[in-house]
Amino acid sequence: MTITITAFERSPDRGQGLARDTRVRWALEETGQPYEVRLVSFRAMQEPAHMALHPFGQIPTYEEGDLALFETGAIVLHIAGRHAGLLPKDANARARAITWMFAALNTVEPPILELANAKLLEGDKPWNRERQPLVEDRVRNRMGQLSRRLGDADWLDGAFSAGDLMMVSVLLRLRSSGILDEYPKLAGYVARGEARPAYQRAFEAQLAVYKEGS
Ligand SMILES: N[C@@H](CCC(=O)N[C@@H](CS)C(=O)NCC(=O)O)C(=O)O
Repeated sequence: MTITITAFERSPDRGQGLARDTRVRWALEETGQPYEVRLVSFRAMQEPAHMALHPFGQIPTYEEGDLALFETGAIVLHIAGRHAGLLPKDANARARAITWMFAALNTVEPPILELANAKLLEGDKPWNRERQPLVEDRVRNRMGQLSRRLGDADWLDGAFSAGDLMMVSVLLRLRSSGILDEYPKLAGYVARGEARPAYQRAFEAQLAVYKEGS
C-alpha cells in the first residue's frame, strides 16, 4: 500500500531539515519504505480536506490505505512497529526505546520549542531580554541531564533506535542557538545521527522540495 505524507510546499526553514516531515522521512528511509509526498501550502493546511487529516492544521500527516495519522511520535512509532530497523526485538529493550521517543517529545522538545518561540515570536517584546536567560537555563538543564546519561555511548540505549531518531531530530533544532555545541557529547550524538545514510536521504529529499520551489 502506498504511503503518503504531507510536507510544507515552502518550508520556513528553507530546507534545513527542521520541519517535522524530515523525521518521518528518516523513519521511512531507515526501514526501507518507499513513500510519496503531498505538498501543502499554509492556506491548504487550514482547509477542510487537510483539517480532516490533521485536526490542528499542521504537517506532517501519514496516509496508508484507509489509515490516516498525525503527530510525528505516533507516525514514527507506527512505522517502527510495522517494519524492522527501528525497534529492538527484545520486549524490554523495545519498551525502553519507546520511552526515549516519549522523552524526546515530552521532556526535551518543549524547552527547545520555547527557546525558538522566544526568539521568533517574542523577540521584540520588552520583557524578552529578562526572560531569555530563564528560557535558556531550562534548555541547558535538560541538555546537561541528557549529556550525562548519554555519556560516551553512541546511542541512548544500545543500538540506534526510534528513540535516537526522535531525540536527534529534536536536538537538531537547537543547533542555530549555539547551545548544542556547549555539549560536545550531544553535538557528537547529533552528528552521528546526521551521518546515517537514511538521514542523508531524508534530508536531501526535503531539500529538493525547497530548491524546486525557489
Ligand atoms: N506535535 C506535532 C507538531 C507538528 C508541527 O508543529 N508541525 C509544524 C511544522 S514542523 C507545522 O505544521 N506548523 C504550522 C502550524 O502549526 O500552523 C508533531 O510532532 O507532529
